Amino acid sequence: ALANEASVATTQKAPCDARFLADVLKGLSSQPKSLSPKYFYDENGSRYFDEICQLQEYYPYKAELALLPRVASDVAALLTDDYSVVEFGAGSLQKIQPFFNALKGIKSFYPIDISGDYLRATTKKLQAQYPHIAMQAIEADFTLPVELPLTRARRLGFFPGSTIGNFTPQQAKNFLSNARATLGDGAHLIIGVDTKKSPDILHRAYNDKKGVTKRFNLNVLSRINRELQCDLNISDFEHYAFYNPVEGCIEMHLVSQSHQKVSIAGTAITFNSGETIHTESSYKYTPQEFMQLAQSAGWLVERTWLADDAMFSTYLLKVA
Ligand code: AVJ
Repeated sequence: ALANEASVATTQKAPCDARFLADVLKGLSSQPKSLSPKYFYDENGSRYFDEICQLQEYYPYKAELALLPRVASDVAALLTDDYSVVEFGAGSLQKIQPFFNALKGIKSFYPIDISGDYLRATTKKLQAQYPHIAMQAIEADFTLPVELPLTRARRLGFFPGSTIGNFTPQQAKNFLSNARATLGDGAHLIIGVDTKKSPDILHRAYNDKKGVTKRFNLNVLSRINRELQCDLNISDFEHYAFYNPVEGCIEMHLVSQSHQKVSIAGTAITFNSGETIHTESSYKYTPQEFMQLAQSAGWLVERTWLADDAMFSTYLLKVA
């Protein structure tokens, strides 16, 4: 355990810009070029994502939000013990509130997010609304094992938004196994997962008419230019998002329309005309597929909730 804590300490403590630079150099030197979707969420990117959530074409946010009150009241009937809630990738802290209102046994709340300042501000606001729940913001990368404060209460994980869809199925299994270790024996996990559906509906959700998703996607290049003193010619990149029915995921790409060469911290990076940067995958699961994935990672599926027309799904998992 000590070794693990030490490793967590080092990986989690590297200054964000050093890790950002290393990840960007590695991703833009790989074949095909890629960037991690976690880097979408600088201040501008988080604002674009909030705009995406309000788009007519982008169903996941509204479908999940419509489901949560029903999930919260059903979970309140099932989970009648004391709980310490851990939210992975917490961000706006809006979706946890129906559970704070429905479950009487929630004693503490540990939201985990990579954007520390934003998380501390939102946690402070939430603490004022729920003074009886002890809250502590944890600035960390939840895709790595996270040290949590010790607690006597059982742990209840919360992982909404189908963010698990940003992992490949193998990475999702690893995350679920890590979450099982982080949350410990007797833990539960409430998780939101986008469902497989008509490719046309999926396509339109990532190619909105207003072009917000395009700006969200291109924004990661602006972040690279700004934070890494680089001069990528952003207007030469095209947003390209499509549903890959073999993989069962939306792929988002930024395709260079010209041959261009840039230097990032002294490393030369070349883009051939037509060359892509893969910026995100969003995997979609049928309930059967997700149950199989959860079971393969050591979880039992205790309950499943489906939104209207199976547009979205939420699961209550229990450590097997
Ligand atoms: C927040 C990762 C669930 O994959 O649908 C929205 C991010 N990307 N539009 C998703 C996103 C393009 C979103 N997740």
